[in-house]
Amino acid sequence: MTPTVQAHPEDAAQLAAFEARIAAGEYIEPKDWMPERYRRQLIRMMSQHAHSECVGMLPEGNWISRAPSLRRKMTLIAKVQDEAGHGHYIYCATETLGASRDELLDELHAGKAKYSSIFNYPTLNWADIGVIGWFVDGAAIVNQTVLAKASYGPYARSMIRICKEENFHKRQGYEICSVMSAGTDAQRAMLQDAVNRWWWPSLMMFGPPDAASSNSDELLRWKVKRYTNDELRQRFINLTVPQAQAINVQLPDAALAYDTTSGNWQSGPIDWDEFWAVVKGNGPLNRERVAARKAAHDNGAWVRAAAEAYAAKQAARATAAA
Ligand code: BYC
Repeated sequence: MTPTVQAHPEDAAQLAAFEARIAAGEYIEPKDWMPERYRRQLIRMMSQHAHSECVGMLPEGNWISRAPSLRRKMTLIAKVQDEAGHGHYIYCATETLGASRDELLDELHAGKAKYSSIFNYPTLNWADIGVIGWFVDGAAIVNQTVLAKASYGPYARSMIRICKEENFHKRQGYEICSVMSAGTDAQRAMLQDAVNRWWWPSLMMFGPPDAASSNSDELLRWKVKRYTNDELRQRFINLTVPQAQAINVQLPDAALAYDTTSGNWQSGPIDWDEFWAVVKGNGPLNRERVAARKAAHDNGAWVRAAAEAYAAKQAARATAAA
């Protein structure tokens, strides 16, 4: 149950001014007054987003050593590196709300923090890398282009560069798919298999249906979200169906049909039991993903220690020279 903001009497004027700024379409900046509930909602959503970017490196990173050519390897390395950068931008933006990165990472490593359900599925063959770029980055673009207009300035601004990079990611993924679709029977079969496995989890990235979305009302009112989960999911489906047709790939939904009245491609039912199982930690790879992130963090301890020692040395030199 989402608690509502209980304004203290002395905060009523500030709350009214805040709501008026949101209504006027102004950005809220770190030093501006904001309701505690707005701050907490942003920390929740932004930290989950940052974690998703970092955990999202794992399924694809797994294929760097097995990319089928040097060009594919270089592109995949660049993409995975970009995702690390996205995580860093969003952790930095979350820090402006008073949440320390260490605290957020501790929650991730303890298995308490959420991150996007999609990254708990395995990457079984090379076509998965193409389909992740096409579907997962494609879904991320639909979601994040709108978040670039979120009412919290640092979050919105972090989305601008991220969306540019996601566009490159999506194109490289779709290009892998289009090359495979024009390839041998075995390549076409690999591609179709990957599409069959990733389609439904990609639709789940947009979150539960609106009726089950506990945070949406508040986030829409505060213009953090601009569209509902179902609206963005529909937009993604409408964009993706013609792309699948263009490369002769079947989306695994027998009920998928174009509705002339609404102009939407209507999909069959989504398995929300599967979604909630994955969100609650029981997806195919939840435990492995958290363990891999924790191991990466632990193995990087010496790098952080060296960076801190170097910064301290530089600071001491600067003080001595002053
Ligand atoms: N997975 O009230 P709702 C990328 C949770 S990475 C897990 O609708 P909200 C990439 C939700 O947190 C980019 N949990 O929530 C990286 C909430 O639980 P709590 C990923 C989910 O916040 C590497 C509960 O369910 N994108 O592109 O209003 C390689 C009820 O949901 C999910 C982002 O992170 C889910 N899919 O809306 C390649 C986008 N969905 O916290 C690519 C930023 C829902 O109340 N986030 N839950 O316990 C958002 O836009 C929104 O947070 C969501 C959910 C639409 C995801």
